[in-house]
Amino acid sequence: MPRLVKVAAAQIGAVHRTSSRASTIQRMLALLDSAASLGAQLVVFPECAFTTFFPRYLFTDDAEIESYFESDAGGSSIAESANVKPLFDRARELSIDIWVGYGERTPEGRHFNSAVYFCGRTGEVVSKYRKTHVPGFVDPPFPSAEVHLEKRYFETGDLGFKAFRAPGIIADAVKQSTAEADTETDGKGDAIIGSLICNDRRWPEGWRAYGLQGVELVLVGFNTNGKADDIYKPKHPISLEDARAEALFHHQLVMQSNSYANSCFSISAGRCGMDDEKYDLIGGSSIVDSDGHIIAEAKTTDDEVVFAEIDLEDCRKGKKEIFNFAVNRQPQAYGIIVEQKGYVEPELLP
Ligand code: CDT
Repeated sequence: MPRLVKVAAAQIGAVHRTSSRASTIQRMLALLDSAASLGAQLVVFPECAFTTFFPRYLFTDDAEIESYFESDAGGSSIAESANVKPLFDRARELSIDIWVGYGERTPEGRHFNSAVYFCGRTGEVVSKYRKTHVPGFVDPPFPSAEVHLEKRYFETGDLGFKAFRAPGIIADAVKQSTAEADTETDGKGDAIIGSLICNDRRWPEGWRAYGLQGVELVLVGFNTNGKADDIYKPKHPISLEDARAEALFHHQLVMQSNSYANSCFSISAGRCGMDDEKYDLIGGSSIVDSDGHIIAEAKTTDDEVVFAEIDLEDCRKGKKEIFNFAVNRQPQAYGIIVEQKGYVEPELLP
């Protein structure tokens, strides 16, 4: 039985430090409407989608830092937070699910780089994820205009990699109440989804944790520098064009290889363009199939909807054959992966 879903990545172009939240939300509403006109049932927005990518700045004013974060209203749902409510309200009107990244301030005043999956039909936040692999620094390692201070502003996510089911986006999904006794239900229930945020996508550990929960669709929001004048500057000087191409190559590489190795589709949505006319972020928002092929990709580094109809049934082939985990994984050989953090070289030869 086909398991068809119409999905979209809503890529967002430059958002400056001076851009108002309201103007960014208007752009997001336009993207959502445009995805809706294509028939999208699920729209994925980028990491920290409502603001410029603020961890590039060293702030000294607490009020300014807090202005980049959203609180879950009453500790319950970001969908009720006044700043961003219009996006969730429109998703409800359109009955479209959205996944969106944001800076989260908890009721206790903790800060995470988070994303929620919001069901447009029920108006509920079905899942929240907090970025696990928070990159960059607490303090600038050198006095550069472009540093990456995510570790200064965000704690390490504490929710793990918990896959969830998106209610209703697959027609005729088997539920607990409708499942027949002693009948195989794998690949027949509501869509199984996992979330990753930007740097997370470079780490196969998170993907595999989702793979082990039968994930069918991994959603990723990102802000990735194209310009190579920070700590990650290559050894040899390269042009802006080459630096961008390299960053894009690595983005595509990890989206494609991890989708393939976990027999799942993936959608990545980026913030891109030249923030403040000088901070370059790559585009390349894409939809990748469960064989690792890019089936739709952004053509611009501006606001753009990337759309595809996908059949989650396609995941079954890889899950049953080449990546049949139950048959072929060898967990007894993988202990080092969770027991050890940094690498340890073999002893030197005599
Ligand atoms: N936002 C984010 O996670 N960006 C990282 C840059 C890492 S380099 C400091 C990325 O993986 O693209």
